[in-house]
Amino acid sequence: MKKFLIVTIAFFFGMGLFAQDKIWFEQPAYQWDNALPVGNGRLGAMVFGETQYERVQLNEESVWTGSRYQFTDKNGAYKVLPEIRQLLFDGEYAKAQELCKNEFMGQESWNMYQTLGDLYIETQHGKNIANYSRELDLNTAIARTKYTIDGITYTRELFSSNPQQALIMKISSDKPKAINLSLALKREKDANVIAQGNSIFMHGQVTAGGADMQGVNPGVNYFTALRAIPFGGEIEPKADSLIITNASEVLIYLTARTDYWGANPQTESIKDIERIEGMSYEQLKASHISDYQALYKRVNFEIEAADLSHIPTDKRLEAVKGGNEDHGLAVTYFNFGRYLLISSSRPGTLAANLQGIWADGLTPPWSADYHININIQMNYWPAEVTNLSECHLPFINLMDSLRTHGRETAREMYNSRGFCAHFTTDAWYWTTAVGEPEWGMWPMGAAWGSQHIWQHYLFSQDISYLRRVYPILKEASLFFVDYLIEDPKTGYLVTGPSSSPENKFETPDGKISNITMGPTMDMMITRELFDNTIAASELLGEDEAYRKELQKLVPRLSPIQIGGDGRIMEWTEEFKEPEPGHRHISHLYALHPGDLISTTRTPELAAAARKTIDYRLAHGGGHTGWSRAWIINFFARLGDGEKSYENLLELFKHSTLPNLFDVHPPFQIDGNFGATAGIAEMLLQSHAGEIHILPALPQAWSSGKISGLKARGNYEVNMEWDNGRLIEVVIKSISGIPTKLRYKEHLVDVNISAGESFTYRL
Ligand code: FUC
Repeated sequence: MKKFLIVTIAFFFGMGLFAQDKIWFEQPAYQWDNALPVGNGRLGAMVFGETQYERVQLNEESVWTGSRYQFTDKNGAYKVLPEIRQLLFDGEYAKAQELCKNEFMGQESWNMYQTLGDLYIETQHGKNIANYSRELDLNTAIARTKYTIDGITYTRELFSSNPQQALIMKISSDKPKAINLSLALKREKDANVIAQGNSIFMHGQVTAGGADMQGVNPGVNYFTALRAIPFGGEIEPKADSLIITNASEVLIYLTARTDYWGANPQTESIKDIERIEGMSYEQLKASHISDYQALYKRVNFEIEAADLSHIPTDKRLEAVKGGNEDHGLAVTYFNFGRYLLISSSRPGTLAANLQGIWADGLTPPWSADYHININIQMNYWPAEVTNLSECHLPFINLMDSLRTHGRETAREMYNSRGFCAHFTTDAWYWTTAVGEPEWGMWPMGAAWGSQHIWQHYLFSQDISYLRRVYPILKEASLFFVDYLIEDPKTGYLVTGPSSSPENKFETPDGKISNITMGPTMDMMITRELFDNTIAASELLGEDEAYRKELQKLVPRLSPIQIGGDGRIMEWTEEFKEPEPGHRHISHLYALHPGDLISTTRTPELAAAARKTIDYRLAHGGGHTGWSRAWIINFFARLGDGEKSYENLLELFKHSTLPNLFDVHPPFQIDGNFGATAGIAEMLLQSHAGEIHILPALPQAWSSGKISGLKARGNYEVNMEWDNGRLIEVVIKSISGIPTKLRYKEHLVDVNISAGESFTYRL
């Protein structure tokens, strides 16, 4: 029936290229993770769209428990390092793991990213609601709720303005003096609320939530200010609420600051409010839209699809889950991914965490922290290729900020220079190995993160940036100069004790273990970090002696190996795998996001990589949203558009909420970003020394166009294709670097100066 409906609608509305930039519903969100997110990189909200008791859940990115440098590594841990390594070389995995846990790893203690609180808007609009709609307009970054009751239509618009650093809301009606409501700010805990004049203030110092969280340290002081301006009608404070009667329109400004950056949150948030006053709503909205569109409009993606914009997003997703075709949904998902990055990561803000900036309650899943054994890196995969280079900078700052504590960790745990970080960190930049060895004993977080430092350069060609960040690359690599050790069996240099993120293996004596020397992913990351540091030092003409030292180490690094069954080996030995469909596919790092494996340069390894993915998938792999998103990228790198698309559909079917948020489960934003990058990767690749057009185009997208994607070497690429064949590609060179252009079997040289465009037509 549903299929019939969609086919019929497609027939009536025809096929064509349509903007796919609305997410909309015919009902409010009944749970938090179905609400609609807005954000300016720092200040966010989840809009439920209720009519009678509207909840706007609020976030400010620095609302964290804990404080700077409270985490300590185990003093002198490095003294047991040789013993652990020897045990591992001797195959005594269980003993080594125990020693790691008891005498090597640091003290466990968690901090939480928390909600800022909620804005409630109460009306008498409980029954007889007609013409209800709730939407997120990705083109303008505005959330809108609209409904009619007793012949009067009410509209609420909300956006998070970057220029004004405020949430701005307008409530209007199509008849004068019809708006009656009350406004309240609430927080489950740690909140002092007062209403005064036309304002409400809420402030406090955040502490841990939940009985089991008593040991967690208190965190930042925050201050939230709300000001309501009714046009016509009355406003009056009552206890901690504002009561508005008979207004024709109401404007609401909400600002919030914490003392995370050292400033006084009260002074700052009041200043933010005062800066807005005197501006009309139309001015505020126009400045928000132009700020947002300066980023969002750089890319335009359209594929030939049926115009299903009349069907609410949740119903479209349901239809896709039921096996129906909806090619436009992928475009909306892609647009939403870019929207989310712009909304959660702007220059000068903290990096987007596991939930971007959107988290409810006091104890969000995994503390909504910065897991750096894939998740936060994945958040930034779409940044460069989808032309949001400046949104990448908060992640690069995160890497930089890890250095202070990371040096201590390098020294105390590994007696090494440089810096390192383990599997996760938070707003206080801790780097210690904590928790179970299964996830905690992995010192590669900063090294993986350093890949982004180099990629930002490759895309932007900004040499002064490279000069600024070179010390981070150098320090990240310097750690490995001291830390690597020769494997007595093979003679190669290896990392360890370490894990293949969160995976386990069966030891020859039948025990389950996690820790080895030189897991494959570690070695891929190390090799890449050395290569990137060498390339950067060459470009900058700096540090020749150090470069030479690294160049000598590279050939000694333990290489990628193919196992007896033709798959890439995850560890240096072929262990039995207790969980063959494991969600991390770490040993394919070199296929994506790395580039040491490619179909053109290392076809044998590429074939082994494909076997590795097939094996994981055959055993239930890809079951978390982010894992599925990674697989889309792997297949794109292998040039298999149909498989990429199949996995995108799987992501829609099993790991996508009605508002298009990715689910682990629960909601985790990495899958949104990973799949957005995957879609871009299907259309354009530039990791193998050439710009590859439509490397993995699926049949479902056989006609379409995209403009504004970026390629390494600082190119902007526009292209159009029809019936699965490229029609035209225009490459604009911003930096004038020579390159090659590949489309299927065609390979042409591109030698144009900065500012010039090269057009290639078939
Ligand atoms: C990684 C993953 C988990 C989860 C967590 C936040 O450690 O292994 O699946 O995504 O991060």
